[in-house]
Amino acid sequence: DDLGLVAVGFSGGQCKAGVDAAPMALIESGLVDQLQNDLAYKVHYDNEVHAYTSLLPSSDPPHRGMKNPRAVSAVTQELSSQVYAHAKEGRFVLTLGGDHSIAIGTISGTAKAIRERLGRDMAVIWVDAHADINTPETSDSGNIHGMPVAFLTGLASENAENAFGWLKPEHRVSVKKLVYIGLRDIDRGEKRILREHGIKAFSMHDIDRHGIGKVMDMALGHIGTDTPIHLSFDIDALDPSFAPSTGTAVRGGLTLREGDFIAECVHETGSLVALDLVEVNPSLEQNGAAETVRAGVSIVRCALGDTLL
Ligand code: DIR
Ligand code: MN
Ligand code: MN
Ligand code: MN
Repeated sequence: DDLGLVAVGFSGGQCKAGVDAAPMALIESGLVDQLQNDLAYKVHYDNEVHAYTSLLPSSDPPHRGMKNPRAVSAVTQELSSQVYAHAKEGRFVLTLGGDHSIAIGTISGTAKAIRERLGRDMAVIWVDAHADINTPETSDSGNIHGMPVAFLTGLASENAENAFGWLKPEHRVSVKKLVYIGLRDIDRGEKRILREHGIKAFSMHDIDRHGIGKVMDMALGHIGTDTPIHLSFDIDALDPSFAPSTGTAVRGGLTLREGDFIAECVHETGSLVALDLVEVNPSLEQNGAAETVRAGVSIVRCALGDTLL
């Protein structure tokens, strides 16, 4: 199978440096080699961790409370075309972030390509401690990594081309085809949005009550068979005891096996078209950086078809 790999060294969707170093750390730990030699993918990779420096504006004051709006908009617009180009060729698209704002680029790119290639609307499975569905107005932090789902679903929008006005209907996904897993730290405005739009969400409470097996049955049942799926995996979905090196760690998360199991189940559908792995920050909790990177590699391997036996 053909796989397009995009390495995104971008951290402007939040305020902590270091998340831009994750793609290199993941690749240096042998990820590409494993995809090619253990899992037999034909990997299309330009051998570059993109920092998009030429796209970054010299001045980028807040807009509607958003921090670095022009930078995040320009970077995600370019990333959207890169992901689209791979997906248009029928390749599975693996994007290594970077902070979660980059999902504005990845999901918009696959959604457009899948519409053109298959005439289908894509589903999104968002695995995260957070819902990342703040609008600029509900956000307390102004960090755009807390807003990607709002822009991708059209709950937030903007006409200005340099503040996500480039996002068009063909880039968007429906709130009905969105499923969350692992939530445990949701802002007040986000809770209202989830409730008002009836968005399917499995919190840590649901995982405690039903177990991860039943939760995956329900999550995939909501999406239905034969619907292309984009999996966006924030490493902070895992408990900090397994993945401490991330910008906004929240206790009470998924075990390493639960994270891998989610990825394995999504792979087993045969409908996975793209994966993002985001928010690994090797410069935070340096004692745990290596295990956080290993956890990320493991999630990717499982989503791409690695099996225990
Ligand atoms: C918070 C944190 N809800 C915000 N979001 C994070 O800034 O909007 N997302 N950390 O991953
Ligand atoms: Mn996130
Ligand atoms: Mn998160
Ligand atoms: Mn397989």
